[in-house]
Amino acid sequence: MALPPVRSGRILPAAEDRRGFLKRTLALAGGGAALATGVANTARAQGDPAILTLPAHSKGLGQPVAARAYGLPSEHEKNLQRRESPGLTRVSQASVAFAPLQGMFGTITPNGLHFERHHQGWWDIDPRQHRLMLMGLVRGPKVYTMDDLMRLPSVSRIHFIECGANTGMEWSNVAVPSVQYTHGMLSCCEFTGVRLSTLLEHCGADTKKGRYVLAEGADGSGLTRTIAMERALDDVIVAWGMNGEMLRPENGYPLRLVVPGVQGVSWVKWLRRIEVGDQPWYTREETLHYVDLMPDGRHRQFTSVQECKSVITSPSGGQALLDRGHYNVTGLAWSGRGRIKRVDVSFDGGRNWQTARLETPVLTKALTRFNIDWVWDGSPALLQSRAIDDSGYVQPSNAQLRAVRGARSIYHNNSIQSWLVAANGEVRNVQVG
Ligand SMILES: Nc1nc2c(c(=O)[nH]1)N[C@H]1C(S)=C(S)[C@@H](COP(=O)(O)O)O[C@H]1N2
Ligand SMILES: [Mo]
Repeated sequence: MALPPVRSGRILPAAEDRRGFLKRTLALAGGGAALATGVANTARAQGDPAILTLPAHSKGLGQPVAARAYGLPSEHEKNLQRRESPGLTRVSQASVAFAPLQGMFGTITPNGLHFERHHQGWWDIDPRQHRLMLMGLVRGPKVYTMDDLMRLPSVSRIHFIECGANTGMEWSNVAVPSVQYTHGMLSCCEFTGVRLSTLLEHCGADTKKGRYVLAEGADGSGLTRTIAMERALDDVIVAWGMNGEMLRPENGYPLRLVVPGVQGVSWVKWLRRIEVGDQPWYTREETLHYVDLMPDGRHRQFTSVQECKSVITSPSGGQALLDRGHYNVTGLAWSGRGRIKRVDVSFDGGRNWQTARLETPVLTKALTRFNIDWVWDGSPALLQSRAIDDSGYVQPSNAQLRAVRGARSIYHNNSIQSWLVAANGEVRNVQVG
């Protein structure tokens, strides 16, 4: 579409990100010769001292390489951070840090911004001491070193990981202000490792009698989850690589399970044991936690697939639109069942829907970025996105989800998110039917 003849909208970031924004505005304006021709066409830029005077960095010598042997983001981007929501858990080791979705582009999560969820704290384990044991209903139990594993045939796949408790604070009312806290237990990376099916074959697993596998982590939380053999043989990866380098310690270094489409708790970090068995283990993490309290008072267990979901990441709660005019409304969509087929966006609380552009490639069980043009006329607007996956499943509204699930759950909230843009441009988290 041709852009409308209005000034481009500017978005003021959420308060906690603001300092970086102000500095960034200055930095961008001082872009030098390359920008000189392109920028002079807006009324605002004409007469702007930042474009009329040559800055020091256009006249002097820059820095040599290797100031930092391992690169870091610009000083001006310091406010784009993982953040903790205060008071979530009783001990600091049982912690969550949320990814700043409002400030991220595309679909790949930079390793330093991947969300974190630890049941009992993280460790930086020496890979030379780390072992993975395969046992149970197998012909030959095996203990692998990292070197053993990395000699096996490997694959690299892009997948999202979402904690089952993502959006879990929002079941009955608005609880948190920004997309970082409503949806930030979500990340998407290229993972590299050996397929679990390769290891099961290597050990001669009995995949008929052995209908399940158990995955166990090496941290003190005793984190264990049952995974159906059908899934274990399909696309599960025993991974050491994340976005081209070894996993970060907080994400399971040196080894974690990647269980595409399934909630984060099954992505066991610091993976040390896989057992093949003939029935589910009914561990604490699948009987007491990660269960869904249904309206009839019973708990639903073994909900594992993360159903189709989407969210507008910008503009989003805590940000503010500074002008009327054109905006690129952008967000993320994903489904634990496959590919995203379509994302619709509404600017009037679900009365009218327009189909957004999906950025390619659209991968299975991975984040998909959507964009849509919007001209804000300065009146209040209610922004929503609704994703549909290739199984035909449509992301439910709040009311639709609650009709089935009630409002007393914690986990597996995939309902439509609403952001209210007030006449003064401020964006707020709100709940509507
Ligand atoms: N060993 C172990 N694995 C674990 C956890 C843990 O505490 N210990 N947390 C689980 C939970 S609940 C989630 S959501 C994901 C979080 O992965 P991340 O910290 O890499 O984002 O790891 C899972 N794997
Ligand atoms: Mo989780």
